[in-house]
Amino acid sequence: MKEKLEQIKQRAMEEIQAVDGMDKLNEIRVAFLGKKGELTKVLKSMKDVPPEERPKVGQFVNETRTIIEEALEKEKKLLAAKIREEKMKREVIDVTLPATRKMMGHRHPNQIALEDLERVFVGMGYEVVEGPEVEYDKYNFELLNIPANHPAKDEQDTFYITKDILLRTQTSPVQARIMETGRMPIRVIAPGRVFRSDEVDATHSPSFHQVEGLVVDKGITFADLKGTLQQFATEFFGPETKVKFRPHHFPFTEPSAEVDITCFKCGGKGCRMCKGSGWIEILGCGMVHPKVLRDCGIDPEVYSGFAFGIGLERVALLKYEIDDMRLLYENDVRFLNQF
Ligand code: 2U9
Repeated sequence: MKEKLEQIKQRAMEEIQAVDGMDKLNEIRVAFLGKKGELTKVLKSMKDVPPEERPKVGQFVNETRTIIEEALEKEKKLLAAKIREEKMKREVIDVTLPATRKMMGHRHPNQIALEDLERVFVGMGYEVVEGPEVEYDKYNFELLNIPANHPAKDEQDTFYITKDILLRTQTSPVQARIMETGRMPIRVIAPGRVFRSDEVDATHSPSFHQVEGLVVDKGITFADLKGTLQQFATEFFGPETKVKFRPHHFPFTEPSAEVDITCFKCGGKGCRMCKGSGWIEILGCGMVHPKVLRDCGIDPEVYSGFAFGIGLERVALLKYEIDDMRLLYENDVRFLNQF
């Protein structure tokens, strides 16, 4: 029995010496010390040993086990150190190498234009409000004096979810909803996505953005509208910018006007930007139609107001001298990186 144990110890030591990895070391542990291992087999055959010799043999088995365990432990530590050393060599970092450049995102030109616009109006005391893109016909058309069969409904043809629910064609329904609450005075801008059944070209898209403004209070006049938009033009396009109001028609405002600004590129002399005229059309505006006020629950005998609408993409295209609206939607980083 003693020789057998000696042999087992010898073999275990040889195998431990020759290991090349943790898996192998574990295999050796199982083969010699495991439930079905060599030493356990010896213990099981103790019944064949004469009783008086059993304590001695038992002691020898235990000693052999301790020796093998210690050898396994020692080898495990050596192996771990070796593995760690190899890993350190493999993963050496050259701190002098140039860092990998991370792509940094930034605001879209539309967003830059929007934030610039918002800054101007917030500076004048306006609140920024938002509303649903899917709207009722009532808020998008009816309350804005565009009843069924009105020709403006053709110009603003949109995508219908049902007969009465549609994708909004303007952000005006946001203001109609605010008027309905009856909280006065109102001084808001409503930016957001709007939809129209338009073909895509350099100046049209079925989905674009507007920033509309609405002021309602006692004693609001066209002079307030003119002053406000002159202030906006000065702050947004530069201190020399002049504004010109041309009579126009919108169903929701009366009187209505389209507003031109002096060309910020040539200062009004005439250039490619303003197509030689010296003026650039920038927005539409007017005094809120008394019928719109009344339908939204506001007494037009007591209150009056003005409204304006700005096409965000139009402003972004002008400001950054982009000649095709489609570039704003294609998300080509070679284009976007320029802003
Ligand atoms: C309410 C009452 C009146 C909003 C207005 C315009 C004039 C206008 C266009 C600009 C370019 C639309 O994006 S565009 O095609 N808008 O010219 N919008 S007045 O008038 C309102 C709004 C809300 C309750």
